[in-house]
Amino acid sequence: MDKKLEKIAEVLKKEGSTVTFFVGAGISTNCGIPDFRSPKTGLYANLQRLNLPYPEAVFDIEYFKKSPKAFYTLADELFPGKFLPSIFHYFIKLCQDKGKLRRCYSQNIDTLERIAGVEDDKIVEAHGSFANSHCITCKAEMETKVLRKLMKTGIPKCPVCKGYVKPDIVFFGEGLPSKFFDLWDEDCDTEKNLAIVAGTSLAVFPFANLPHEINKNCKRVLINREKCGTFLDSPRKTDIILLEDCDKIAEKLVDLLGWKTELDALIAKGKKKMETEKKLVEESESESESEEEEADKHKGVEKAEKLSKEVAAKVAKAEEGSKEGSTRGKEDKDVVDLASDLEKTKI
Ligand code: CNA
Repeated sequence: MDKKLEKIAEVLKKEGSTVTFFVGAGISTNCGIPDFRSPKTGLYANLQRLNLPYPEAVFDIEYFKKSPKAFYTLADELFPGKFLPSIFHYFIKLCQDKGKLRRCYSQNIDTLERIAGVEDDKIVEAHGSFANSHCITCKAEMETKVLRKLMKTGIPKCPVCKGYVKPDIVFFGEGLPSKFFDLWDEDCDTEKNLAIVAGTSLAVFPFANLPHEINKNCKRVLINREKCGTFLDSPRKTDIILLEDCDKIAEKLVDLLGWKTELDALIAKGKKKMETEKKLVEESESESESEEEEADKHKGVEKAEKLSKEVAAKVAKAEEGSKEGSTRGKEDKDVVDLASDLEKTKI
């Protein structure tokens, strides 16, 4: 194990060398987000409660068009903002800071690479993310914070055409973003490159093909709990396989590279930023709640004023009637009803 890690550190230290990452749900499991396929803890093992015809239906565009509720139940649990990046995410960010990051191809939709500080031009979110949302019918864009707010009261619908709105996550049956294909044309032939594949079962195509297609002079590394994909089917003599927790490996590599102080600073900064953001969200939510309460109060006051005017008018009319000596049973009852309505609107 130590020899393998030293070899990786050696390549990373070399002048002009770069690293391309190919990552999946396994790099976010330590953040508290379950992956798809891990037995017992994976999402697919825990989807019975959503009554799906088959587990993948939760990310199937045809199923979503008929029944978006299952996706939104899951989306509520996975929505960005609740989770902090893992040590592995920060390791990618440190590679960027050291001028070593060629690209990070990610299958994840949790945006944790961005939250860790990896820049947009260095990330390829092959399966999209929660960063933007669109109506699936008229394609109108919806801001993430609006989507999040609508999710609290039901299935988000387009204000323009009332179609369902979906985050720009690539579902089964949808095409991958053009950025994926454009950048892969540039990246696949990079020499002097390290390819680190981490936290993925390499089961979803075309993503799973990337580590297979990468330049033959590139050293491939698999950091995963199990051997998978091209590392099983088409192994290369120079492959390095580390079947371990990806954060543990990242921590050891960071030590070997002498980046520990920077890693600790990134983790501390990330925690602080999240706490501040949480506070701001809570404050703005409680502000908008009190604005809604205030608006309800105003409505109540207007209703009470209208009713009291109606009561006064009826009372005046009834008094006039009794002066005339006639019985106005219905009108008297109206006065009682209005008075009781007025009582109910007290705020
Ligand atoms: P997967 O098929 O669930 O595979 C995950 C792999 O990671 C498995 O081989 C695990 O053994 C391994 N693993 C889990 N935890 C660790 C760990 N701590 N250290 C090392 N290895 C670990 O997930 P894939 O990413 O391969 O599948 C592609 C799907 C998953 C994409 O379409 C994603 O959209 C989707 N997904 C994303 C997220 C997310 O954004 N965090 C969560 C769940 C699913």
